[in-house]
Amino acid sequence: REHRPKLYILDYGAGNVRSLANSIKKLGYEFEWINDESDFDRAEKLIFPGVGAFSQAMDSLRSSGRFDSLIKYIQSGKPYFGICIGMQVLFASSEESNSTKGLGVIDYPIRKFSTVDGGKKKTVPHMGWNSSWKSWHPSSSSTSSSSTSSSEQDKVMLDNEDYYFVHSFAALLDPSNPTSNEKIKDFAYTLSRYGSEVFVSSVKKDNVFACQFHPEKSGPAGLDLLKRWLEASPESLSAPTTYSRGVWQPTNPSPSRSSGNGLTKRIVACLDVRSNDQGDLVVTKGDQYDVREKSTSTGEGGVRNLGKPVELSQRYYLEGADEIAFLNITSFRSSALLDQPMLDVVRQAAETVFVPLTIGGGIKDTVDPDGTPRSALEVAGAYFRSGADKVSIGSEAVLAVEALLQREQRGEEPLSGKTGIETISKGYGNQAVVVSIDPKRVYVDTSNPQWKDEFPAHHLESLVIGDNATSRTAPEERGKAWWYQCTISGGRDVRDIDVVQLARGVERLGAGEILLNSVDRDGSGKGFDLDLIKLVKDAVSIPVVSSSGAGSPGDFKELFERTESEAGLAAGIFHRREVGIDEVKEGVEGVGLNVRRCGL
Ligand code: 1PR
Repeated sequence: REHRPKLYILDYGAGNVRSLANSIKKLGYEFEWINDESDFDRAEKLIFPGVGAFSQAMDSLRSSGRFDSLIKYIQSGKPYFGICIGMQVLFASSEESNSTKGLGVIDYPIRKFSTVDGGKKKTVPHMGWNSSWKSWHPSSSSTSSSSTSSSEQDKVMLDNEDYYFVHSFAALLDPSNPTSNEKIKDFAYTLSRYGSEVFVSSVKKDNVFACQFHPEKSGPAGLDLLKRWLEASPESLSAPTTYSRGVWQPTNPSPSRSSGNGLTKRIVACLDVRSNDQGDLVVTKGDQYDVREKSTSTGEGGVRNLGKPVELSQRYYLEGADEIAFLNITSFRSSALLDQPMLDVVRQAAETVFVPLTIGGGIKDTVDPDGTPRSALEVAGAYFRSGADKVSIGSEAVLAVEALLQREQRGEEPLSGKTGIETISKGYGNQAVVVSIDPKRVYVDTSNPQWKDEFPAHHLESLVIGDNATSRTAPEERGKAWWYQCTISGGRDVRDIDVVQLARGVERLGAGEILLNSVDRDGSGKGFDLDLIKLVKDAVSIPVVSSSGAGSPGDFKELFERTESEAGLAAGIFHRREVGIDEVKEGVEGVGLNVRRCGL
């Protein structure tokens, strides 16, 4: 059998490295984890995947004594492949933590994306699928150059592929200071654009290759990239980069990608999972959160069963879903950590699904039946280790924001640092924390002439006047007014907090994304609640995944044309095979927006 170079992965314990491990296994390769310093000597190829915070990665490299070994490894000329934070650590510094120095292999700073672009708010983190282009265009002067130089360059990455990014900091080019860009030109392999900012999406020089995106989460395109690096011999990967570089190309040459902010609109498939009356975990789907069959004369109907969670997630991956969400809606959970079936679902799904996985339901401080307390951070950690990329927090987020507002009212420090949102985002990065909101419309009696005076002032920001509404307002809604009240426990209990207060509060606590449901529209097929989505989008700077009510591909077109939402999520229409993910994407593409075509 051919000699396979010994592959090692450096894990500093920060996040979900299981997906990378799964994708390497799927490609038929074996690897070892770096356990001690001598492993750096044994390694013939090294991958350093990373998520989370720059300072945490660097601190852990220093405290574990691996800083020097890693530098030595890179200097030895053996192939290095960095992913996300594994790319950023190569740089001199990061604005994320000014006091922390990077490895300094690349003498250039990592900076934060701007949250304002052309006078408009820009969502940070940069989360989703974006394309990249080669930073150097083969020079047109030498006729044969395009074949020689580009084939050399094309060994690792292909053009016009979409990859999955999630980060708030990047190696940004500085248009106001072109000379500073000279320092990065030697390393920049591909560039990508987020709004008006251009950043380095991968670097390649001699033995060093690293990408800002996550190949292990980038579907077939990402697996293909990993495969090419794994297949290549260490000698070819380490060969000095000698090709003639041609012309520096700081703007995207692809006309199809000149519109929008660079990101594709994401289409998310959602699986509400719970145990049925026989105790098996099934994918279910409710109408306005009621997941039981209509009751029969013999009593309450059973839990609707639309399939098996792992099988369905695989189907959606193959059909081109950009992301998959599992929500564990089982009403009575003793402890999520003991909820092994759900952890198994995540583990099994992550073996074959190579797009981001979000897991929600029961992410909170709990106590095991034997009295052992478990923090939300521990519960989340168990899901990340099983293969989840993000956890979604529902009820607990409402309670956390209520407490934050109360502390603020009392003039105390609003952030306790103790909530699940805070501890998980600190430990795993904001991008790993989604807050799932379940709001309900509350109608106001506008026939009462005093209604505006009587309306609670603290909910005014979530008030919608039907005549100004943006949804396909049903005629009966004209002349009406309503506000959006938050609920907990799967829509069963209402709280005195509205959707704008909640969205702003969770952003302050450190949530990286909002999953915005609507109890009224759930399962209705009436289309997304655009009024609700606009309110929340305007209130925050983090991405918003819009959910509930999709009935046709046209609903997604409308969502993306009329709101700034980054992603559209549906459940029922996909489960019942009424609409294909490809049909949805075709529709969105038809109105001139970018979508990921996954080519499976
Ligand atoms: O409160 O942290 O334990 O989280 C519970 C999670 O479970 C929350 O995210 C909450 O939204 C969800 N959940 C709880 N009960 C239900 C239920 O249906 N009885 N499902 C539930 C929420 C809404 C979406 C659904 C979309 C799209 N379901 O997940 O997939 O509405 O559906 P559609 O396209 O068919 O309209 P915690």
